[in-house]
Parts: sequence; C-alpha cells; structure tokens
Amino acid sequence: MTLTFTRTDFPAGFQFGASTSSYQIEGHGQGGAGSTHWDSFAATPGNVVRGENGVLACDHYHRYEEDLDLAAAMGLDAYGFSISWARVLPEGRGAANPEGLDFYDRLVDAMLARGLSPNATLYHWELPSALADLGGWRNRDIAGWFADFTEAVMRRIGDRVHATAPINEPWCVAWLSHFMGLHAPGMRDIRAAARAMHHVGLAHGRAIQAMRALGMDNLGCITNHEFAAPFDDSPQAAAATRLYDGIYNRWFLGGIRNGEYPADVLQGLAPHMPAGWQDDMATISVPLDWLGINYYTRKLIGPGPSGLWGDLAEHLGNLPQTTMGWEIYPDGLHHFLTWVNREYGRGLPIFVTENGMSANDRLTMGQVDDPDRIAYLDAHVAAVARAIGDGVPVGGYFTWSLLDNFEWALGYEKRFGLIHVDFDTLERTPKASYHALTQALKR
Ligand code: IFM
Repeated sequence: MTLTFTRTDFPAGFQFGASTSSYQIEGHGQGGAGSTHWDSFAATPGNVVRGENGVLACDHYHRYEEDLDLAAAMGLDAYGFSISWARVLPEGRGAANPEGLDFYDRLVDAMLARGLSPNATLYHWELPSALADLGGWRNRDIAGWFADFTEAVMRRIGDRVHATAPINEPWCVAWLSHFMGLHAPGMRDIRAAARAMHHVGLAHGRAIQAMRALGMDNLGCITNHEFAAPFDDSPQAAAATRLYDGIYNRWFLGGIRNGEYPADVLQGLAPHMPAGWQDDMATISVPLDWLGINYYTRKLIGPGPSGLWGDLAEHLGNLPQTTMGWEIYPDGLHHFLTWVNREYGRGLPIFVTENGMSANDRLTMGQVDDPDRIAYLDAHVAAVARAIGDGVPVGGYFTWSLLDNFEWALGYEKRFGLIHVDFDTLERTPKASYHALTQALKR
C-alpha cells in the first residue's frame, strides 16, 4: 500500500516531520534526571495500565543516533522533540545536571548533522517532583520557574534549534490532569483546574519572553484540538458540545492569541480563578511567530450525569476507530486549520505538530504491515492539502510518532509509531507506513 501524495504536491519549504516527547521515549531513569510527577503517578496502583512507566521507555537516551538515522533515512525535514525539565534541573530549580544539558546539546547537533531541523518543545508533561510538591501548576510561581528553566536550556541550545514551543497541549496539562484526573498529578478539583488553566498560559508567555530576551526567534505554541459534535438533537447536547469546544478548543488560543478567555468557559471557572488573573493576559498573549495544532479525532458530546458545570459525557460514534477508541475523522483537521487561521492566525503560519493513529501492529517475519496507518496518514495529509488550497498558510505536517512509545496512562500497548519498538529487546523495525512515507518524500 502506498501514499497518494508526494513532496512536490506541497509548497516549497513545507516541512514534513515526526514528533516525539522526552518522557515517552528517552528512559527517564538514566543520565541523572530528577524524579517527576509522572514517576510517582505511574508508581501509584491503578493509574497506568499494568503499572508501566517511563524509566526505560525506548532507551532513546542511548539510542538516539540510530533513531535519528531512521528519521533522516525517511526523508523527513524536521524532528519534533521535547526537553525533560527534570533531566536538565533535577530539582526543577537551582543546580543543573551537566549530563542532561550535554544530552540535549548532542541531540540537537545529531539532528543538524543529519539535515533534520530541530523543533523543540520545552514541556511535554514530566514536571519535576520538587515543583509538584510546591503545588505544581496550581502555584503561580510556576511561571517564573518555567522561565528560568527555559533560559537554562536555551542558553545552551537556543542558537541551534529551528523552532520552539513552550508547552505541548495545555489542555492535557491543565484539564485532563487537574479536572479529569487522568494524567499526573491525577487531580479532580475545579479550583486546581482553573488555576492550572491560567498558569499554563502565563508560563507560556514568560517562556516566550525569556527566549526573546536571548535573541531567539521562530517561537510558537502547540494546542491540541478535538472536533466536538452533539451526540443527539437535544438542546442539552448542543450546550454540552459548545462548552466542550470552549474548554478544549477556544480557551488556550483565546488567551494566547486574543488576550481573552471565552466567556462561556469563564462563567464556570471564574469563581475558582486566581486573584488578579486579568492582569496576566498581556503576558499570556505575547506575539508569536507560528501556531501549532495537534489533531487526532472527533468526539460526540452530551451532558454528564451530575448536572454540575463542566460535567460532560463522551459518546461513541459510528466512524472507524483506532485502538485508542478514537474515531477517524480527517475533515476535522481541515476544519481546525481553516478555523484557527480565521479566528487566531492573523497571517501566521500554522503547523500540524501532531497527527497519527495507534494500531494493533504485529511484528511478523521481521515486518509490520500497518495499512490502516497508511490510510490515516493519506487522508489527513489530503485534508492539509485541501486547507492549503483554501488559502491557509500551513507550514508543515508532523506525524505522531517516530517510534512506538509510552502512551502515558495507557502504557506501552498503544502503538503510534512509524517504527515498531520491541519493548523486550528494544529493537526497532520500520513499519510499512515508514516505507510508504519514505517513498512519498523522495526528492
Ligand atoms: O502520546 C500523545 C502525546 O504525548 C501528546 N499528544 C497525543 C499523543 C497520543 O495520545
């Protein structure tokens, strides 16, 4: 099975890339990294499937050269990676771990040596435990801690990274982790959630300011989006869908791009927001150079059982699903590209910074046949091409993910990679989708 697009279908300079994240692939137990809230969340029974964790993951910490060789051999232009805060600053603040800084220094050089543009994210979810002890994202001081971490890292590698975003998927950092309790720190508390929803934007703004002060450019943000549709015709489902859309899709971009939060979401969160939050909106909405969106699926939404504000229920639709139980809905990607461009873009280039699917991939006689992933990629890249045709300045498409990896609370079972990883031997095997993309990207 092949992909139906080629590189020449896209404008000159369009980047094809693959994204990863530090905790999901590096192996956090190595190289002097400090403990993080994902280590303790994973060590708590019931939080992660089979009690798995990121201690070894794909051992990318030692195997990064092989992984980058595979990324380059595919013909990718760029590699998306994140930096572990606790690998650089084991206590979250104060003394740096020289091994950690050396690792990211080598990693960036290794990308450049292979012609891959290094696209960095500063936070992809593993908060140092010492900062979690101080309240983590609930504590306003996190914005300053994060700016200091940003400066510590970027003083070392900021001269060579191509593009940088402070925080991956603020919705997951704040709502999924503090209201829904499904990710570390596993809280279910509306006051905690409201504070995290605000502090994550403030930390974003402070990090951008810190990088501008170092003279860096090509700075953006990465928000995740789900297409929300009502699960039936009732006014209740329509209202629930609107709120879901507000919390998920409009809150962060509203703050970051327009300096204001959507009124419908604010109505529920206002009583729980930190005092004086309005004064932070100018910092949250500092100018950016690009916008990144992560997109995977649509959800059918209705009201939850409690009747309390924010109680929203997700229902299964009838579209084909991935092994995450996520419906495959490529039109949603076209929708978000055009909508973000219209409502928040003001001419900035927009990148698809994550998009991909988990599948039941099996290694048979040294090969992994993943036709569903090839079809998924094809349909979503076609949606990108359609958006470009409609005038959206899309700058690149990054698939999630280069490697099978630690899928957070779902452990190692959900395979998203173009490259299969055997988690016993750590052997890498490019899947059929890897070969298909290699073919499509041939110059
Ligand atoms: O694995 C995650 C990633 O960490 C963030 N975006 C979604 C991916 C798939 O769930």
